[in-house]
Amino acid sequence: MMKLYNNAQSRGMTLLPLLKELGIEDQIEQIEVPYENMHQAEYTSINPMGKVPCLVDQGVVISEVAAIFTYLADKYMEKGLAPALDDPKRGAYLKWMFFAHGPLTEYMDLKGLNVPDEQIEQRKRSLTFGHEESVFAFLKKGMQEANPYLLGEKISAADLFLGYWMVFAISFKILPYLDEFKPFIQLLAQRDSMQDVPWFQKINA
Ligand SMILES: N[C@@H](CCC(=O)N[C@@H](CS)C(=O)NCC(=O)O)C(=O)O
Repeated sequence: MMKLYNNAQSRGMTLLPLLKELGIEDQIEQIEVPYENMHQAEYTSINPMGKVPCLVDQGVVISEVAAIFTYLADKYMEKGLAPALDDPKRGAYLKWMFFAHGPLTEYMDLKGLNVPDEQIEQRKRSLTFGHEESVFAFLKKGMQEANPYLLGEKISAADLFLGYWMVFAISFKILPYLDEFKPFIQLLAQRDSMQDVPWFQKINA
């Protein structure tokens, strides 16, 4: 049985729709780690970062939420949420997965901390997202090309991960709810796996 160390107030919640879409909730023991315990030896012996989420499968520890998404979607590839290794769509799939994990998360963190725009502007060459307008341009292009999902007709784990982050950020006013985002967000809002995600209701999607 796999173990998922998580916290109900954390980014690990992005994984719950994935577990539902894969139909593997009964194959994972979910362990709630309170924030006050995360840096105690019992948990840091598993993840020295003292962070959740963290998946343990057959003794192997997988931390970093995008790694867990990618790992599970690949492990259950027959469920159709990850393009096969030789599928040309695999590259775009990984691009979206890691855009959400890297630049988008960094952008959201800095905006959430109210780091002044001038400071961001000064550091734009070394920040992974670069510039706010580039993040919007990248997302808008992806949303305009989505048909209806990022990779075409079939939903993938990247839609679930990016979509969760987007709706979370929009509900906290970190990202604007641009018209270009609406069809994608509204499509995700209808999925059974997203019904327990509170952020869709917050933005009336
Ligand atoms: N890079 C990690 C970051 C995980 C992370 O920051 N988790 C936060 C909750 S959202 C956490 O566990 N914080 C506990 C702490 O720092 O004490 C990932 O993306 O999975």
